[in-house]
Amino acid sequence: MGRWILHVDMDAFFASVEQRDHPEYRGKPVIVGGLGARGVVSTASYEARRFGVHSAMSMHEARRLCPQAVFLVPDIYHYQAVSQAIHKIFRAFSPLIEPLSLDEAFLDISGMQLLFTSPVALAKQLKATIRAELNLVASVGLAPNKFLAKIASDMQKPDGLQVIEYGKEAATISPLSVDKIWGVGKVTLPQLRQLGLFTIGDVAKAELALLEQTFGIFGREMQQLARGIDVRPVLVQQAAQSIGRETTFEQDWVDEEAILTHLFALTEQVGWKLRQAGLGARRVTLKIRYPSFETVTRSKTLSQVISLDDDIFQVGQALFLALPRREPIRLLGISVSHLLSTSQLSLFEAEESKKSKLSVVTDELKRKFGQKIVTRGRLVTNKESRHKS
Ligand code: TTP
Ligand code: MG
Repeated sequence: MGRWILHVDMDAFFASVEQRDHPEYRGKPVIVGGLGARGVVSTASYEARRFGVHSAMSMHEARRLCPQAVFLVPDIYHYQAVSQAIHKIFRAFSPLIEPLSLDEAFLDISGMQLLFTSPVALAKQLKATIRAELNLVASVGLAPNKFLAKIASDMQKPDGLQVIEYGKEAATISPLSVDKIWGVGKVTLPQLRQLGLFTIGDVAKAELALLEQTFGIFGREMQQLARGIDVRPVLVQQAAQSIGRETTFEQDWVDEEAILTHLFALTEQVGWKLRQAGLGARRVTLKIRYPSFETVTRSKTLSQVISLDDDIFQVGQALFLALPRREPIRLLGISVSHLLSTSQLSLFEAEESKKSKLSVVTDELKRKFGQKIVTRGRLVTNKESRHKS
């Protein structure tokens, strides 16, 4: 028997948890998201979806479409706890798990046929266990690879169980829209349409040279996926517990302004890594080592999740300034922990603030030109002012 990959994705996750915990919301349209002026829908129960409400829609629009809904602010820490319980159930079905988000994961179940009569039997039991233990409903896709499993779990939502059999890979997905292909988004979709390619089947049959000419190396990948071929393994990553950077100085540093400037530089690297991982943090830790080698750490746990350089720096700076002693230091470090995926957070409120836009722009430049290229005002001005003084 070949490889079998299972993709599991909870139905209307945030809304279903709310309906489970508040029986009075059951059977009613429930809309979870930011309720402020710029609020955005995180998710909607299936009752609300019938009115056209969906994730990422403005709350304003959602209220217009379905004024009678129950509107709720997300309780992300609660959903995170529920997510941990779900992931614990996954571990009873396979040791090879790749978590994708709070409500979604890949399981490589290829080796599990000794414990379960068939992949489908395993999938049924996984769904039944989630329902029995957590009173929640999951949709499952089963297929020879990750790409197909993810497509499959979406095909029969809610409460779906869809199998894509060996030999039927390309035929099953060929009628679907090209935007189901991983990596096809706002930029590539119009390009594909321009080429007259609308379905996955169109891409599977297209001239490879044409795809490569338009999309470079991604053209080939796109066609492989369209033909149902995906060799990527399920990656069992140990999720990062913290992200940090530190510097040991050649000489002990005394100048407070210079130390804070360096702290900002370290913070920029930490913030960059954090955002690249799609994470936000709720705890910031400052680490200092004195010439005596005595090491102290100071931490602050926050009530909100942060990911922007300035926000992390402000906490780090406050921790530094609150240190009881002003002494030369040998080592300076900053780290963030209590990490949370921001894909589930960033849409609560449309990210409007200037600094968050700036962060998006600088991250984009860093991605293009390498991390060193973009240095923010504070570093440049401080270096200049130090030269002057
Ligand atoms: P999804 O699995 O994409 O959506 P869902 O579980 O609500 O519904 P479905 O039945 O279609 O799977 O996302 C999981 C959770 O992540 C969702 O409940 C809320 C959150 N989320 C956001 O906060 N913003 C978003 O734009 C999306 C797509 C999800
Ligand atoms: Mg889901």
